[in-house]
Amino acid sequence: MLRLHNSIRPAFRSRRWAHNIPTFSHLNSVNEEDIAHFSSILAPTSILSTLSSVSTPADDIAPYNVDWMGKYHGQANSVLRPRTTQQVSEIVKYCAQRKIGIVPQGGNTGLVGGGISLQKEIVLSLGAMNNVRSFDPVSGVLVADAGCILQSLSEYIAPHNHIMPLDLGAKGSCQIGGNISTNAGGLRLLRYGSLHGTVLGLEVVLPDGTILDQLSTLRKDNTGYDLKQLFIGGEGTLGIVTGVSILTPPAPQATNNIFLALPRFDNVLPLFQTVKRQLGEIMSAFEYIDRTAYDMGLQHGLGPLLSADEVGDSQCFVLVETSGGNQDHDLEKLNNLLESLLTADEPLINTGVLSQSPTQFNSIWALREGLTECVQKEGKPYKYDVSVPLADFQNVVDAVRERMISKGLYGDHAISKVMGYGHVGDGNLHLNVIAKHGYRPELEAALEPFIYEIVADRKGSVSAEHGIGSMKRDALHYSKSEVSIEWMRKVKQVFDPLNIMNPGKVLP
Ligand code: FAD
Ligand code: 2HG
Ligand code: ZN
Repeated sequence: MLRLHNSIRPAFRSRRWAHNIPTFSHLNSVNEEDIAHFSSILAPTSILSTLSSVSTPADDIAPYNVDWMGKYHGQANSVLRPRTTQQVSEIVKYCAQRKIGIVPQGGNTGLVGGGISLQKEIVLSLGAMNNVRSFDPVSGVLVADAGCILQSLSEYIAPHNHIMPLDLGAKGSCQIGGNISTNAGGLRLLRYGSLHGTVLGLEVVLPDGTILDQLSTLRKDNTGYDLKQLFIGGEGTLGIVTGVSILTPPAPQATNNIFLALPRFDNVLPLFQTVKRQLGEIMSAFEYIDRTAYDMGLQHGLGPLLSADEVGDSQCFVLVETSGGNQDHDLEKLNNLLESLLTADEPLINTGVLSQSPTQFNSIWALREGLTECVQKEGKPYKYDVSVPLADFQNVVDAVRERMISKGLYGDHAISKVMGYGHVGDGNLHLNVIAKHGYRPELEAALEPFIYEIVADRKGSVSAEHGIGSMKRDALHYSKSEVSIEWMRKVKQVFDPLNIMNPGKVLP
């Protein structure tokens, strides 16, 4: 039975909610002398600046000053694109002396405004550091520059029958250094775990320019504190990741997927239990899409995977992927699963489709992976990437929609859609609230801290996988205690006493 939405109104009330705008009076702007110094470190083509000695056209700098959603707009007048770790180190050393703020930037696909300058910081783009340093097909250990694009790394190791332990819709643009700095989750986390487990070592340029070389390729190394963990999800606030050593798993011999239409959200949890029980070790993904998101996907040309008749009034959808060692065995398990689901006395699904070819396999995934781009075509999204108990997924979405209705903000004049999709298997809901005509303060005020309070009530996380960036700095306390935040501040102080490394991000 769907619980009443009233039950999800937040009891948690915070008096501390405010969007504080950080001030950077301790930092200096980049000037012509600085550019002259950077010219002694970098080739002229590696420096972009609107200052007169370089005079880069504004259009060439613009992409570094706006995030993927078009929500965060930066002020940087200069962008540096080093090619080596040594160059990064020299740049950072100089910035520390001159007190110039630095924003590390990877593929700029982040969804919380972490890679965009807030005031006058310089952008240090890692894109030109894009070489694979080594790959060992026996151990599966890949060592690469931080600026390597995730998809290029997948393509590099594919002929050796290995895959990257993470995969996400932004794979064609995001960089492995950005993935590590956000501790990106994505579509394979259920199977291969988080980057805290698969990253074996890092090379990091610290905020004083020192190169911390921990590029270990060892699977086991218990020699004291594991410093690299601080940079995984550090969002560029503690140092610049320049090199990565990561354990890549062997490519599965057989992969299959099914797409299921469910009568009601209440069916998702029992379905998850049934699928886990029946598929066991071969289940590698369990993803969720609500009806609003599915219909939106269809409108933008994704699918259709099922006919309108088959879908009927299904309220939501689930994508299950298997990755195993034997195609016949895995298909038999999947067919048995589908049959038992369809013939159950009280079926948990209305219908389902099992991919029959690599093309169908890809189009099932395309529907799930393409949602973020479709959302972008619908308007401007407010994105809430939260961890909440699975049972609350749809209640949270419904509660937010009802709130917008009650405030007269629901409809084509304001919020045109509220939808949920995400990684059910990881307890991670992507709540997307679409502002049809763009971001407006009154819309944000209706959504925040309302949503964060709901999440805190459920002892969830205000950021499951995208990070804190500048979007959720002031919401950090909804998921972290005062003591935790105080110790995070102490860690920041130890690494970056001058507060030059991605200032104004993560910590309130
Ligand atoms: P950027 O956006 O450039 O930077 C992100 C943060 O990391 C910033 O704070 C930046 O300062 C810092 N940073 C970047 N590189 C470095 C470095 N070398 N050293 C230190 N700091 C650095 N995220 C998920 O977790 N799961 C998903 O499934 C997922 N799917 C997505 C799908 C789409 C279509 C899009 C647009 C985004 C998606 N994301 C997802 C969010 C985003 O792709 C990830 O956060 C990704 O890891 C960011 O990588 P990037 O190279 O683009 O980093
Ligand atoms: C995903 O899982 C990404 O598709 C993006 O994390 C989530 O669009 C979003 O909100
Ligand atoms: Zn996600």
